[in-house]
Amino acid sequence: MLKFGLKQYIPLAVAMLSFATVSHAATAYINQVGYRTGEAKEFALVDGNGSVEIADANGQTVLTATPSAASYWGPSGQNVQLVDFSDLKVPGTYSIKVGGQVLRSDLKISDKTFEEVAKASLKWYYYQRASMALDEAYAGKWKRAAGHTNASVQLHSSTGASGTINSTKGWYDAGDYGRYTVNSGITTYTLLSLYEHFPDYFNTLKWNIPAEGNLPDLLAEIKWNLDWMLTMQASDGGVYHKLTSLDFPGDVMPAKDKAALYVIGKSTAGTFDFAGVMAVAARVYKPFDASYASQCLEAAKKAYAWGLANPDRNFLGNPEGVSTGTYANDDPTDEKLFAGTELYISTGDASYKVAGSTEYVSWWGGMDGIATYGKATHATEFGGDAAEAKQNILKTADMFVERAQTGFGVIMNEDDFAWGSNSSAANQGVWLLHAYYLTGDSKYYATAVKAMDYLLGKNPLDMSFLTGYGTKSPKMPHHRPSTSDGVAEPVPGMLVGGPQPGGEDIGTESWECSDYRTGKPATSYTDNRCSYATNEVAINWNAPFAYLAGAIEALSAGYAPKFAAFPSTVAIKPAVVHRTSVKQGPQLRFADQMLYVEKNGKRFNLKGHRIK
Ligand code: 9MR
Repeated sequence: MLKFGLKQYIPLAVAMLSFATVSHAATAYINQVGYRTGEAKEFALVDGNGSVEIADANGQTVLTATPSAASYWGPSGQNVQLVDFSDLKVPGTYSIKVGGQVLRSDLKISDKTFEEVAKASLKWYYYQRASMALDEAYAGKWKRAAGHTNASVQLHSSTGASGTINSTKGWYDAGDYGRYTVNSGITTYTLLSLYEHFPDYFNTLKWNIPAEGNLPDLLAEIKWNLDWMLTMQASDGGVYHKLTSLDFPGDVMPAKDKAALYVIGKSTAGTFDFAGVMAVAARVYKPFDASYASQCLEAAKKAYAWGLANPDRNFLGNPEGVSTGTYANDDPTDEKLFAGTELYISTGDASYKVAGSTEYVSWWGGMDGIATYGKATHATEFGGDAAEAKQNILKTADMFVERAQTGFGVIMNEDDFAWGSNSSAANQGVWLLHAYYLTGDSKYYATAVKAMDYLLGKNPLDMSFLTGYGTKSPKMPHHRPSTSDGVAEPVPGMLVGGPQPGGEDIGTESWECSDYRTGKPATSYTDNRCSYATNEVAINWNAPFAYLAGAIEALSAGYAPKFAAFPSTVAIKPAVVHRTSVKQGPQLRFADQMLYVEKNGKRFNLKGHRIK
């Protein structure tokens, strides 16, 4: 005899059913912006079971793939299978099926896949411009009035000087309206190097911004910030640390932030950063504006001399009464290495040479990785130092390639999930591209693309971290204009900081977040305005993303990276020549994920052997 009626079994049956759904529903994590037609393609699968089918827009299965064995990825605590679908080479939009069930229908294959995100991430710098109104013709619905137009700025006592200086222009650092020399350093270098490596590609690429004179868009944008940086140099050559209000502004548009601005601090790290950036700018702007280029070079030399004479003027924290970002630094030796390296490349003067390189990827407080790029890409000039720099780059790049073979198929490990983790992912991709430039080995290129895949959706949060792009992207970034402009969508093209478990923004104040941490670094994130520790945006985070997207596009369009040589040995050619109209000797080219030399219409590999 039945002890219970049927009704009593219903909750149990529902619970069993939902358990079945939870444990067996597979999820596919993809690059939501897309994959390149002729290249390697991979997505991640969690809770999959058996083979995967990819179907075209008509529902026809076009590829059946066998996922890899599952492996554990520590940062998210998941067992993950990787699905290689490189064999699918027809542009289009596809769906992914497991066991006949459609998991998602937004899988895209295209050519020029990252051109739009490259342009958008570069255009974001225009949206960050201080002291200028954004016209509708360029900014669309994100048009706004000019902010911070008052040129005369008070020197804070922490500068060791008094009075005022004239300072306008520059990019707002992040979600706040501060302008900081140190963070401008790595950002501006990264964007300058993108141009310097691919000048022919960027001479014609445009993204609808007001461009000064005949400058390509990329150089016009960078100049807006260089002009501001130049205002931050004191007459003795030293460079002020930052230009901000005393406290972070409220949630207002730039034009409504009327708090008095101050020039605060003067630092060795900021001064060396400035010197390195100006040394690169001198090379890059020379073909367009020789007098601006020599102004930059003189500023660089003067800053470097001040840095040598003031080796420990470190900005260790805010002076009393100031609470804006610190970009504190107690060891400016890596900034000196960067500055000396770039000054040596620009001048050929051996007194600028500084020994050393590193195997660590750069961030705003560690510029030796960037000096390592400079040395490794100038083998003739740096000799044994260049060889060591190259070894450092390859050692780390090999480790990255290895890490991306399992788990989520991403490079990052648990330690990489710090404040601005997405910039670590992007900078790792940039590092891999340098390994690729130095060897022509396509495994480095393919792994750099995996960094893009991670940032654009192949991650355990299943989201594209670039505002406005991908199926699911941040809607509530910590970015004052996006919060206060009355436009529903955030300003496009911004890479948010990304997941990390620090929880610095968690608290009980009205402006703080409630706890969003999951116990796992790669999923500790909240798409909420409160979250300055995971959902802010910043110029130094967008820059490596823009480099990665822009360089991948340039390489895939057939442009090989160029590295400026000594001005004494090779004159910088007056530029703006498209590659199709260039007639010259052997040319380094890139196609089918391979670097080769083209000479008289014939192709040779990097060892000089003829290839088809
Ligand atoms: O990017 C910076 C990060 O590495 C630091 O941990 C954090 C706290 O000091 O500050 C970040 O930089 C912020 C800066 O101080 C002010 N503008 C916003 C920046 C991004 O959050």
